[in-house]
Amino acid sequence: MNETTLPREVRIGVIGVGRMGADHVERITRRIKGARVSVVSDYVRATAETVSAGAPGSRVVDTPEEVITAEDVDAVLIASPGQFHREQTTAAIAAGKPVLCEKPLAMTPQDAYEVVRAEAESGGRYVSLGFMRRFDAEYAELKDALDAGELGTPLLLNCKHRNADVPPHFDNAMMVSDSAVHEVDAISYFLEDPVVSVQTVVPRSTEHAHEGLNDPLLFIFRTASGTVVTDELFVNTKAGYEVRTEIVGSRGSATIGLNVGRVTTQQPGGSWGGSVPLDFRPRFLAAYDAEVQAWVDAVADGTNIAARSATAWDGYLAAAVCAAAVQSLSTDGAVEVELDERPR
Ligand code: ISE
Repeated sequence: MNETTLPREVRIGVIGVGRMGADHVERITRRIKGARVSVVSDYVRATAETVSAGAPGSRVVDTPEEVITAEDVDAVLIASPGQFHREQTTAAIAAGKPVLCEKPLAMTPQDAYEVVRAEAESGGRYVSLGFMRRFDAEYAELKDALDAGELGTPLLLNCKHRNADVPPHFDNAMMVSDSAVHEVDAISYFLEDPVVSVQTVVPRSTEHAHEGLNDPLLFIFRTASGTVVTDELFVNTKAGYEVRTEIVGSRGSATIGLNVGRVTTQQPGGSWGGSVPLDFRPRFLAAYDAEVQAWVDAVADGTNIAARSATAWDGYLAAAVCAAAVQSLSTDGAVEVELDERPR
């Protein structure tokens, strides 16, 4: 997009308006500057019509292809189920339209790599991936402290990811691909150091875990430089949504996610009087807003991908690490992560 074709207002086509997609339509309509929703589609047409009714000036079409190729769509937001992401993202690249795709980029590392390759071959930059935590203010603060050397060398990254509950179809593999994938991307974001192996530790399960689900699970990742990352996943706490991240560095430790801002400690101790939201939407509302606003701004200025955003390559890294993590669910010891070369 050059100066002469810059839209005054970015017209966004949204594919999939279930929970997440409907949230995005609402945020674009009410809070995002410089954009509006122009076209909407959903597998269930009635859902698309209800959501479109809340976005003045938008219209409903039947298929994702119609959204992507619509004349009145400058950029595409994909919030359909994960198994459609590869095809829809690739179609947006082929149409030359910037796309913000909710995670995951694809269901397998091979498919994610195809998207990376399609974008590389197009010669353009189109794909932003919706890892919204990168736009969270506490995440940014922790990242800045680490990059400024305040914590010294990162030795350990300790993550906790707890949900009040999950739907009945949630299985151990989804603990990885739907939930732990956020910490997998957090490793890329904070440490910029590739994960080389992952191991799963299975504690006894809560009585609230449904048949076939081991809950909680503990994942242990190791990066190329030797930082170890622990990730506790507990998705049936019946309490609320807790995402905590602690970096233990050679010169200090800092924790975020306590609802009191960043807590930096050199010694044990201290007290906490925060509260716990019910699910991820209130916790990361501001991060989602910041993510979508940064994307719209990047589309409007022709750079297409915001500086802080996860890219298709980050989506591929996450898919490769998650594949190893899924394999580690049924393997004793650590599983190595296999990575292809990044296309030029
Ligand atoms: C969900 O899909 C999300 O992306 C949430 O951030 C995560 O906390 C939850 O576990 C996932 O199921």
